[in-house]
This record gives sequence, structure tokens and C-alpha cells, in this order.
Amino acid sequence: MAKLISGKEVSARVKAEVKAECDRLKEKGITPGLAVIIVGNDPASRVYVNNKKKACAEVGFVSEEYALPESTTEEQLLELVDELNKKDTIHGILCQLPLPSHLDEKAVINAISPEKDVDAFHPSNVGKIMIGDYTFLPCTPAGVMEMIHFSGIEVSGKNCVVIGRSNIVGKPMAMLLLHENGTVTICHSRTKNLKEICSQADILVAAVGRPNFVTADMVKDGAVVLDVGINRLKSGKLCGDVDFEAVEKKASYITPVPGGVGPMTIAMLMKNTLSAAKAANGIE
Ligand code: L34
Repeated sequence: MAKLISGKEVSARVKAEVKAECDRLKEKGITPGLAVIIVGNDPASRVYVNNKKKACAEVGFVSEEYALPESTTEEQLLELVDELNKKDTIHGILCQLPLPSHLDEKAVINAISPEKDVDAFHPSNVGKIMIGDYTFLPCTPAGVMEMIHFSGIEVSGKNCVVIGRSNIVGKPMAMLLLHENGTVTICHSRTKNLKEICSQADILVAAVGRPNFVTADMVKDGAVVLDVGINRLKSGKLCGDVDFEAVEKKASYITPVPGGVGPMTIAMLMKNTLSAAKAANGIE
């Protein structure tokens, strides 16, 4: 039976560290500030943004929410980003994705000042990650790495398989595992022999966006299984990409959904915002 890696527990530890550092910054008169932009009425985005605001309050940051209507034009959105880029009290800017389809996500990401890009989605931050010289790590992959470290799991020399190749999760996830000397394979919708490749994995990361995609026959005995998926079933129930009940019987470690990678994403966002506030004030 696998050990559960609790995102609730690990994220609480990360947030406690961030809070302690935030308290020290406040003694110097600095309060980290995060601006969160949300466009339209996506109910999942609403939940995630609320959780981000709650985390800011927990660690002592100021958060500003910019909730824009579905009808917002690209020009209006870029204007807001520009304003926030110039605002001294704001150290991190995040535009919650996905955006309504008439808005160009790339244009918005490119407009955010790389110093305030706490998602690490800007091409200049993506490039820095590629060469292993970074200020910010993208929150979800960084959260997965934090769970691996917390559990004392060694990545070096391990077969790591990432299912999914998105810019937000799959690609940077593979890069972070590679930086720790994992032997990394990225699988995607065109991959042949998916089951064979996955069942060789010592560390398996699922970021597909399909409920129960990873079944027990795809998992090696004793593998570490990290589930990035958050799928909403018709019943309203949340589930990951992994068939949890069957896979937990084979894996050595597994992350749950909810209460797994999701809370870690938010904790790492707090960590990035703290780093941005420190950098903006010439600290470290
Ligand atoms: N710009 N867009 C930007 N940055 C991000 O880092 C994100 N992401 C993803 C979607 N769009 C984004 C998030 O914030 C996914 N994501 C995210 C954040 C928080 C949670 C899940 C995904 C989360 O709090 N999950 C809870 C359950 C929440 C619920 O009840 O729905 C959990 O326990 O998994």
C-alpha cells in the first residue's frame, strides 16, 4: 500500500516558512503584494483564485483581485497589466488561465514584467529554467518537486515519465526532473506503447486532464506516482488523472486529489511572490 504524500501537509510547511520570512520583511517596511487577474466566469478559476487570495492572507501578503468581465478586450487587459507592472506595491502579477477564447494568452503572458511573473510563464523565465538559472519556477512543477523532496525521494538516476507536454506543467516538469539527474521521458497523445513506457517509471507524473487515465497496469510495483490532474466529474466530485484506488495498491508513494498537487501550486506561488518582493528590494 502506497504512502500518501499530503499536499495539505507539505503546503502548510511551505506557507509557514514563507510567513516567517514575510514577518521579517515587514520589519523592514516591506509587504509582499500579489495581483491576481481573473477574466470571465469560469467556476474552477473562481475557486483557485479564492484559494490564492486566502493563502496570501495566511502568509501576510497583500492581495489585489482584478475580476474583469467576459467582454474585456485585449487592449483593456494589456492596459491593466501595464499599470500593475508599474505599481510599486505589487511584486507579483498572475493572470488566471484559461482566458476566454477571444483573448490571446501569449500576448498577456508576454506583457507581464518578467520580474513580476510569479507563474514563470514569460519566455524569458522559461528560457532561464531551460538553462538551470532561474528566479522563479512554475508553481505546479515546483510543487511536485517539493513533495518529492519532502518525502525523501531521490530523483538522480531514476526513470522519470511525465505524461503531458503542456508549457505550464509537462515541459517544465520534465526539465526540473532532468535538473536533478532523472532520466526523463515525456509522453503525449501521439506516444506509442504508452503502457510499456509508463510501467518502466520509477517516478510517474500524470498531467493529462483525463479522469482515471493512469490505470494500475501502467504502474510499476513501488513506483512514485504524482497526480497533477484535477477533473470535475458530472457528480461534482473532483478526481485526478490516476485511478487512485487501484494504483495506491502498487505504488510506494502517491498524491491524492484533492489535497495533493493543487495546494502545492498555491504554496509555491506564495514562495515566488516572496522572492519577487525580496528581489525588488535588493534583498539576497
Ligand atoms: N496563471 N493559471 C495561472 N497560474 C496557475 O498556477 C494556474 N493553475 C492551474 C489553472 N490556471 C492557472 C492553478 O492555479 C491549476 N491551478 C490550481 C490552483 C489551485 C488548485 C487547483 C489548481 C486547488 O486549490 N485545488 C484544490 C481543490 C480545489 C477545488 O475544490 O476545486 C485541491 O485540493 O486540489
